[in-house]
Amino acid sequence: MRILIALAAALMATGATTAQAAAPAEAGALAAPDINVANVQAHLTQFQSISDANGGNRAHGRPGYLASVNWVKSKLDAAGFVTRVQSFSYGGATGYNLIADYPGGDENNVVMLGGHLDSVTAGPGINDNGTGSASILEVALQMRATGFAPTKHVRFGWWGAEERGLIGSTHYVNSLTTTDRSKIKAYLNFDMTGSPNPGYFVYSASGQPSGSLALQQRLQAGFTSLNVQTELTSVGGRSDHAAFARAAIPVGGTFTGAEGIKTAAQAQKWGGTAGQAYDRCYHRSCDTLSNVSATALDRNADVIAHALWATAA
Ligand code: DPN
Ligand code: ZN
Repeated sequence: MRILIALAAALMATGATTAQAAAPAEAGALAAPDINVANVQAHLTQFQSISDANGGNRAHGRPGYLASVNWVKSKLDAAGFVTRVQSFSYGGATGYNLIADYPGGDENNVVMLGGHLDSVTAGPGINDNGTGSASILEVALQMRATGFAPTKHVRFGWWGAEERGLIGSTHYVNSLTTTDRSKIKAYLNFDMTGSPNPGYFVYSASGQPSGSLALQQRLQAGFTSLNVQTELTSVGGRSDHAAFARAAIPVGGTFTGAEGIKTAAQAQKWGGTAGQAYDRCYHRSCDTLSNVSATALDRNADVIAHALWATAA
């Protein structure tokens, strides 16, 4: 049933008539959907409400974190994902990772997408990292909605306690057997994809496990198709991809900038304000719903879908 839907979608996407019906082999290569930014923004509104109802943050060990996990899980469960909450303990509190598997695909060939779901205690963490969390959630929901039937198996992870030192993602990677770890062929990380004075950064594959270059290039190609120029950035150990890279899993990701200052040259090519931080509310109480560039959020969500469709097909 899903293959039929995918074929129909491929026909519509290419404008092919029935006389030029796509061969089944082409079905997996169909174009990724254009992600509706309004849906991603609606998820951000939920994270803001969860924060508001739980003392103003969604931090590790605080009630707003578990409420965030439960809300994302409910959306995925309703869409037919197989979800699991993995708990761990850190700093005297229980932390949680949410893992969601999209049914189907080759389980020996796993593509993972992830982002951290926790905020710092100072604020609601809407750009950091409601944006990455909401975007991969919407991409996951669109996999189901479009009947995407990838050859590879697709798994998503929302990590706990990233802000405390990549605790959740490291716990997840360490919990896998060597065999299960070797089945993960790619990990794509999305942390801060809607900075209000955005840059368009793609994680550099330089210094990352072999296989990362293809991921970097796929993400770059996504931005190129949107006519957006990018720069490579070395995010080092600053987000959850590092836990996967340490296990020699190819990694990639996108980032719109944190405390760094936008240069004049960057303002020229991307717009925004030179001499100002990409995100002036980084790790502050003002990282609220109004601290998000809808344009950056939209472009990154489309690039995430593009990269997933190309990597998993
Ligand atoms: N997650 C933030 C941090 O660990 O500081 C911000 C960040 C995300 C920094 C991605 C670099 C890359
Ligand atoms: Zn972050």
